Amino acid sequence: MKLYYSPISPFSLKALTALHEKGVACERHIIDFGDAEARAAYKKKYPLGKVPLLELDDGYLIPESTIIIEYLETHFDSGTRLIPADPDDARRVRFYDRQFDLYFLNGFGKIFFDARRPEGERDPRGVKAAKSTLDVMYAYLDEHMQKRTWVAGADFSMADCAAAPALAYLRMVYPYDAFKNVVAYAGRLAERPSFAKAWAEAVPVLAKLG
Ligand SMILES: N[C@@H](CCC(=O)N[C@@H](CS)C(=O)NCC(=O)O)C(=O)O
Repeated sequence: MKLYYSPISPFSLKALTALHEKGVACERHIIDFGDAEARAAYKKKYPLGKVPLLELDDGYLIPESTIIIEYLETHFDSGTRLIPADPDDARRVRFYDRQFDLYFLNGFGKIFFDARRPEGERDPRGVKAAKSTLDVMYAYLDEHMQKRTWVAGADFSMADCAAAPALAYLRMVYPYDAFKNVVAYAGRLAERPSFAKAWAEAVPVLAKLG
C-alpha cells in the first residue's frame, strides 16, 4: 500500500493521523505541489491531482481522506477503532467528520489562499463569508465540547482525525481564543501522539515556506 500525500496538506494530515492511530504501515510518496513536473506526473495517476490518495498493492486507487479512513477501518482491526461498529454511532462520527472538512477546513483554505493572492485577485466577500461560517462553527463547537473529550462520542474517532489539522491551521489564520472549550479540545488534539507525529512532519516544511 502506498500513500501519496503532502506533509503540510490538512487532508493528508488527517489520513496520516488515522494511519498512526491504527498502527498501519504503508509506503509514502510525497507530492511536491511546487514542482510542476511532479504535479503533472501525479495527475496522470489521479487527474484531480489532490492528496491524500491511497494506492493498494494491486494498483486500485482510493482518494478522499474520509474514504481512505473507511478503507483502513474495514481492512485493519489493529489500533484505535476510528469508526464505531454501531451504525448510529458511525453516522455521528461521519457527521462531525463532514463538519470539519466542509465548514472548518474549507474556511481555512479560503482565508489562507486568499491572503497569498495578488491584491487585485482577492475575494474579500468570499473571505467574509468563510469567516462568518467559522464564527457560527466556533460557537457551535464550543458549546458541544463543554463536557466532552472527543467530538463524536466517548472515544477518539475519524472525526477527531479531521478536527486536528483543521484546528491546528485555523489557529494561525482565524484564531478562536475566545472559545475556551475549542482551545482546550485543540490542545488535546495537538497532544494526541498520532497527530503530534504527523504534525512534526509538517512543521519543518511550514518553516521553510515562512
Ligand atoms: N476532499 C478531499 C480534499 C483533498 C484536497 O483538497 N487536498 C488538497 C491538499 S489539502 C490538494 O490536494 N490540493 C491540490 C489541488 O487541489 O490541486 C479529501 O478529503 O481528501
